[in-house]
Amino acid sequence: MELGIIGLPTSGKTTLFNALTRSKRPTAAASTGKLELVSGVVDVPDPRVDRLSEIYKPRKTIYAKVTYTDIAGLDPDLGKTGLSGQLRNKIAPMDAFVHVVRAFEDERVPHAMGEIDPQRDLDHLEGEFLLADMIHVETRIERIQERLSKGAKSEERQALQEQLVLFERLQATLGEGMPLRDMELSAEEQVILSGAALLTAKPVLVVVNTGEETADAASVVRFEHEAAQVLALQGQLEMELSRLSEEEVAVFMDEYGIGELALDRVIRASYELLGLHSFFTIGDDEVRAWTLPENGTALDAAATIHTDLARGFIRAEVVTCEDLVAAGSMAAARKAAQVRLEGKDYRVRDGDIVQIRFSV
Ligand SMILES: Nc1nc2c(ncn2[C@@H]2O[C@H](COP(=O)(O)OP(=O)(O)O)[C@@H](O)[C@H]2O)c(=O)[nH]1
Ligand SMILES: [Mg+2]
Repeated sequence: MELGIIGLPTSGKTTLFNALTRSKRPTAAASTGKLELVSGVVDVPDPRVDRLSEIYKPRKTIYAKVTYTDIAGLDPDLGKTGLSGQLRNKIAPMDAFVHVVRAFEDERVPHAMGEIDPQRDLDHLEGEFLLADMIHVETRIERIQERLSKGAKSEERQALQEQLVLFERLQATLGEGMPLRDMELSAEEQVILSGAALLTAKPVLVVVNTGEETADAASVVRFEHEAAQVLALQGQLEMELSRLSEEEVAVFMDEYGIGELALDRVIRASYELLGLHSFFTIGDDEVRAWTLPENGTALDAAATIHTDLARGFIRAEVVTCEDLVAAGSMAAARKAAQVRLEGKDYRVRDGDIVQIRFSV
């Protein structure tokens, strides 16, 4: 799962990327304008994994992971011609976006549009994405109509007609200035749409960079949409914290009464926005979090761990993480009748501990 970090130049994208991935990429007071994508993989912090790890003391503890990609060079295109096709193609495969919006004032870091105005910046880039989708949808409609007029065969006609209905609905939505993520779509429509890689259909986490001040995100920007969340953080500070040792961070958090680092909130919110669930496997060798889509089944869980487990699937032994932690061990949880046997269609819940019984 990959999230693209977008935003106008000098909003703090690279600063946030550095904080998330503990990288040391150069940040800059002015954009070079060069189109460049750089990715890093990040552990999803999860107190449940920490608890399980305390119980089992395994050799390895493995967290769920997400990938963040810093996208530089959105700007020269935006000024003149809108989003270029090249840039669109590069960002279209992302699963979601983290949209960094600048709220901090710093005269050493001039803003390309003059005044600091987070709402303007947010609306501006969102507007560009809307426009890019509009162009994309229009092209698709033209192509579908062309195929239809060339006398497509009857089964193909049916599929094309369905696509045409959907894309005309998308066009109408975009025409009203509404992002596609706000639309209600059927499961079939979602399948068609997922292949089309439209930018405003993707979930967005808006991150307001408040610089040296703190602020409630909702008091800085409005972004009321489906599949969207807004939160605020202090970009520079988070980057500096990410470079300290765990002990140093603990001291800092204690001193300022901070319960959770903003960075961890960003990662958790990303995970939620992507509609992902975590399930766990446990043992003396390894405690591990795995990722499944929200509607994933026990069979999907088996396949995620290893194809052999899916091939030879018999049953899944399932216990909630909460019950296992309370019981203290798998044996104790079994004794308390908290371990269930589930079939392959069982919908795995977030926080389930899963053991696959299989034979190949
Ligand atoms: N004062 C201040 N400057 C910041 C903060 N976050 C980023 N910057 C500065 O803003 C400039 C642009 O940051 P950068 O991360 O490169 O932004 P990008 O263009 O969106 O990748 C750099 O000079 C950063 O040092 C912050 O929280 N406070
Ligand atoms: Mg940058």
